[in-house]
Amino acid sequence: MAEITAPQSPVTAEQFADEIREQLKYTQGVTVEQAKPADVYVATATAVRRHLMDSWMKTQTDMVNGNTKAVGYLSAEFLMGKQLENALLNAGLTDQFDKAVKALGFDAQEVIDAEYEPGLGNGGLGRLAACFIDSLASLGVPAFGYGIQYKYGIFKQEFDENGKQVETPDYWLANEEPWGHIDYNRDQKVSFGGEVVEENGKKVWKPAWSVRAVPVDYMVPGYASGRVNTLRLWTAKSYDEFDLLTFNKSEYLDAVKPQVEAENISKILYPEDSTPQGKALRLEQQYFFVSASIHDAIRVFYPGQDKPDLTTFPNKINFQLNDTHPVIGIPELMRVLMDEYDYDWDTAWDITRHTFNYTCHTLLPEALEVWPSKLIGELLPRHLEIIEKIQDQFAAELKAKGIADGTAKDMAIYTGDAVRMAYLATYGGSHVNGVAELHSQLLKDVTLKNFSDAYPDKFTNVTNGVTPRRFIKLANPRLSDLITEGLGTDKWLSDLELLKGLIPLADDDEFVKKFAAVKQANKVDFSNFAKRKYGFDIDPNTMINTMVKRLHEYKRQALKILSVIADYADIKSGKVSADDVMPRTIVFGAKAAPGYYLAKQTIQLINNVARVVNNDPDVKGKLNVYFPWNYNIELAQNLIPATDLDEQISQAGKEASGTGNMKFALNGALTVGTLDGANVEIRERVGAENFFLFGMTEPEVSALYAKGYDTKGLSREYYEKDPQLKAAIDMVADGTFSDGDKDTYKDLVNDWLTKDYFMTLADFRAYMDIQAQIEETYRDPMKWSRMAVLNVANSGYFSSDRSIEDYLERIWHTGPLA
Ligand code: H2P
Repeated sequence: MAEITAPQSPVTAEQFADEIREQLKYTQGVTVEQAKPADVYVATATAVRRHLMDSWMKTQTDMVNGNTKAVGYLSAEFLMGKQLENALLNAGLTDQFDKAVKALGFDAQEVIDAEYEPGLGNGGLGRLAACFIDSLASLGVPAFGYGIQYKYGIFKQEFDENGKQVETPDYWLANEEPWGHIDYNRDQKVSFGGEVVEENGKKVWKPAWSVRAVPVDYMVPGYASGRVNTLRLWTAKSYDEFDLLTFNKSEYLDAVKPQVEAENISKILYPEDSTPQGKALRLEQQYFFVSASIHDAIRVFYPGQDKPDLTTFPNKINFQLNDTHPVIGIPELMRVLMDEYDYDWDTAWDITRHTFNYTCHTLLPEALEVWPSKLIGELLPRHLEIIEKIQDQFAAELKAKGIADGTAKDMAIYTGDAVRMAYLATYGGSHVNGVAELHSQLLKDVTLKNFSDAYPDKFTNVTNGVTPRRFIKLANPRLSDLITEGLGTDKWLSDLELLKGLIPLADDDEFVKKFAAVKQANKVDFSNFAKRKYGFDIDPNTMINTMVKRLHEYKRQALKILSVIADYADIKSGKVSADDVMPRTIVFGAKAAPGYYLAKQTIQLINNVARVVNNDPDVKGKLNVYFPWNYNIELAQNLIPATDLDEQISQAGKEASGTGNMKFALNGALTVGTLDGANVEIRERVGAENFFLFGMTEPEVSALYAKGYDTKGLSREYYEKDPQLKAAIDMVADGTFSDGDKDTYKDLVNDWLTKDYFMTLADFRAYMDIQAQIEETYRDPMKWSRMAVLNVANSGYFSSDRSIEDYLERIWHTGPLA
């Protein structure tokens, strides 16, 4: 029998059923007989929150009264996924729940399915934040996640009859949401606009308007730690409900205008399109949540003190700036310290510098936010003054370091016209980290090179990770059980490196067969799920080959779809006999930012390739393409455990890390990938022989740019030289996937043949070659499964618990509550 250390709750299933019944009656006012699964879901959620309440309150008290520095994770996105199962797991109530709902006459899955998934993030960045707060709580480290409770999360994606993406609003709060607790008594005032005047030799900001930031608290229960932290998401409310005078004149719409405008601030999550938005509302959002959070932390850590000693602030909490979105927090803390608490500049700077650290998540220069000074000046005039002064101090510091004037100019935080938020964060915080080794190295060598030369000690790396609770235990219960059986303990759930104990089992045929059976059963489950949710007929006896992630040219969904088209073309032309093709099901999941034209064309192309291929009797059962719409965490949790082959094929030097790659490896998928982001480290750990590597390396990519690949139209040479590539592109151009219309994809095709910035064509041949090797390997099921076992066994490093331990050691210098 395996040793089980998972948290156990003191209540029995019968008692838990009573608690649910009580919530149904006293909170929702329905009898068990009247209740729908959605009622039972809300009742269960409320009951679980009650179970967590004591631990939550104790964690908060211990945090404020103790000497352990807390972490404030400032993030514009937290992509949490559904909460119920995770909360049950961490409260030790999973078994009780299953039995209790059954006793009440409900199906556990239906109750779980009744939860509406909140989509408060675009992709990896927001999901990483969710994994990190899970790990902080599981390690017992006191922490706040601070963000925005957007009324509308990431848009809901649908496809129209032409296969085009259609975005519809995701009004998730229209559904009952039992997890967030709105706390009107702990609100904060956030102000904007106006002017700065001098009064008695002091700068005084006279803002023009203010909004009320109201916290909505979500419990973040740790796994087996007894600790429950807080995710505090701010929602914007108006101070003036409406203007009675206007109202009485019957101008109703005008009367509610201030309210509508104030509430707009937390209305919608901006879609990531990696181009500067230049939108005032986005800056308002950023300032809104950061200002509220800073004031909140002062309130929490210095309770009831009018004149707190804020020189101790960096010992109470460190703020992690998750990308550039919260960087306005640096001048804000300076302002608060000087204008609200009377500290002088130097003291304020010392506190600020020791409070903030910055994580960069990109290598695309256009994804580093740059705000026009004019906009900052209009919205936050006092902050612009402070930023100018920071720039002066910075310039003087660079001069003292002997940095050449030209270099110092390149490094300017404030250029006169604009404010570069990444530079402000790098200068204003203690540490800067990238999210995988290669990424951190490229930040030092390229993106932030001057800064790394001037401040080498600031730079460090923390490779990303994912939580094994959600992404193995909850997503893949069969594999979890097998791992526990293989290791003789379930301790791996809080110490993922224990997976190494599975290495010898890769040579144990019995174990490998059980492992293969788990994968097969997961594929059957996924096929049923896809039928139920999307009406797809996925054959679980084919290889499941998955590519799921935000749609972006650098991630190269285009490379994957071109390879599918090339395979299709080969069969159609008779070059390859359908009988020789290894049956494969390719599954895509991706949303494109609404304004990102080429990304949206790619989506349309994938959908139409799916339509044509899936309906062509010549390839039936051999090549199948599915594109379930609205990719989200729920779909990820169902698809990842069923995947045989995962695609991580970004252009080398563009993907900062990736975290999907980790989830797949941990669930026993093999990866086909480039030497990019965390792929490099995954390959190192799982072994080069257990990873399908292809494509150019980052230096090769740089060399090809230097030759003028994108400027001189060199991609065309690859097209001319490679008949398979040519056939595939010609098929896109000739209307095969657009009912004969040759214009549908002309911009996409034109881009491939004249620019192809992300070098899809240049990597095509290598990609086709590795696919041939993949097929050969897959034809030997024992070999494939053995490789997959070794992927799981060697991926324990990619737990977000390990990432957090690295942050604790390298950046935050704190640890668990005593
Ligand atoms: C981003 C990066 C990923 C990285 C993730 C978390 C912005 O996510 O591009 O490489 O793993 O942050 O650090 P995404 O592309 O999924 O939106």
